[in-house]
Amino acid sequence: MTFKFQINDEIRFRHDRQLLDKAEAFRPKMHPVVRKPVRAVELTKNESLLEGWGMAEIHADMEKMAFSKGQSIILDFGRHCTGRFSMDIRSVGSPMDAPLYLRLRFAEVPAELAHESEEYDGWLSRSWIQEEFIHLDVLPVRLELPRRYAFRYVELTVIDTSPKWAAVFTNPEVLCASSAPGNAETDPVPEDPELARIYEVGLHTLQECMTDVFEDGPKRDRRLWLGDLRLQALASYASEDNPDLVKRCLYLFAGMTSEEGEISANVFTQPSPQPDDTFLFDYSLFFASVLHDFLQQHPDEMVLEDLYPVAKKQMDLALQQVDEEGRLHLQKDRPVFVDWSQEFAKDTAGQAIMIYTLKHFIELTRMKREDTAPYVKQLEKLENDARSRLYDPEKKLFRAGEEGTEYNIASQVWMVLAGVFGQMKNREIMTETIQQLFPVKGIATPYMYHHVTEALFQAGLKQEAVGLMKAYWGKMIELGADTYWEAFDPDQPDYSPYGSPIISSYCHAWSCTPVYLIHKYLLADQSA
Ligand code: RAM
Repeated sequence: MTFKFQINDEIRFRHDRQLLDKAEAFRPKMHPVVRKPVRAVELTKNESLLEGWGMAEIHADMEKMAFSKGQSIILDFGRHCTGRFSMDIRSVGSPMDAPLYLRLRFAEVPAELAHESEEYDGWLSRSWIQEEFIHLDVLPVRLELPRRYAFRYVELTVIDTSPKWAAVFTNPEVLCASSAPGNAETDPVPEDPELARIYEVGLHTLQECMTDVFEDGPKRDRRLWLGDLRLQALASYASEDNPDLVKRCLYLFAGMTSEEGEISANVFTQPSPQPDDTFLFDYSLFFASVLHDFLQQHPDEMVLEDLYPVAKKQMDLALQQVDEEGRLHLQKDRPVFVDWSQEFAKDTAGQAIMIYTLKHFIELTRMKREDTAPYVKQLEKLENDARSRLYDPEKKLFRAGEEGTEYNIASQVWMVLAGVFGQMKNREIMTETIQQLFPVKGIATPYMYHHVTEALFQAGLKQEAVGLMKAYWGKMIELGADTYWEAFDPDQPDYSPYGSPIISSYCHAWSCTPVYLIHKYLLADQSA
């Protein structure tokens, strides 16, 4: 289950100054908060938690302690924080006859502190590991770390002082800043306490990922991905609504397309906006969906005017891959993502996503009062092909793969979300999916679980959707989650796509969606 790096450094990108200036103008206001540790803890074995590690409180007044060679302490900030860490350090005893050599480790979950960075040998850069080794020649000092960290726990270890003196640490704090407006508090929460907790953790995940853009994960990758943006934006409309932040993200993508007009899968914003040379077929198309969803929430003529042509370009490029019969032909250099797993055929899900986004695009075309006819014609072809070639009336499921002999969950889910059939048939497809293809196996992304859950809701299988939400997001909570994780396979809870939790992101945008799902499919009912 790996994600392949794409290197397309020959591609040239345009920087549209007008669009990028607007992205800059929509830069959100940050809301700074200073947080302090709530207790000192130690790593303890706890089989019921992730990787069998938890934290237990210890009675230690750090400010009165002096740390010598080899001594350490773990501070618990009581919640996930994203920000800059600082503390005062002074020496006690004889004069400081050697530098202080200090190690700091930051962890989102206890299990991270059970691993040593030297052990890590995964495919993602070890530079993501939240660990610092620092020499301080002169004390006292206020240590202000330049990097931003995402963590709940900080471990301080004195690697060495000298036998003549010891170090004292005081006033540790983290300066956090989020662009979440904090307007979700007054929202109704679900009555079911389990769902209320699932909602709360989702909200916290979303808030922590709302910074200068909608980041995918404040620990890693710390950038704006289009696929994550789509889900974050939906969750934000239901809770921490910040329209300017969505606009900023849309303008960033629109302002930096390839010379052919294609939107990349993710962008960086530091030191200045720059697109990544990675392209995903579905992510580029989702630009139209994000724009559509945004305008539904916040009608805005200027945004439609500025961004419609960019959405149109993505659609026109993608439609070149659809043949006369309405069959989508995916290209190797523009893979369709759908999920990290490479174990299932993604062609049918890809065609469904094409239909899903094309419907949004036709809506946009209508809003723009332009001719929808050519797109409606393409849509008919794509849907006819899906209904005749891809749907198997005997199995009551959609086929996938070159031979058309594979039946996988993603194909059913995306065809249901795309609304290729009506409500009755959708219900039948998802009922068959449960009977023939459940339990979900080999899927480790909350991103795919989100789509499975939403398809169940869409098909009217509310109880099953809630059951899956509890079994998946609820299980993360059971394992100790304060925020939801980038990857989680309930069959192998300790699974990390990178071979070690020190690289995994435990606060990841695409997993925040219970906020949206609960709002859309459950709270509306509750208040009715
Ligand atoms: C990973 C990140 C990101 C996701 C991409 C496709 O690198 O987790 O959130 O959108 O994969």
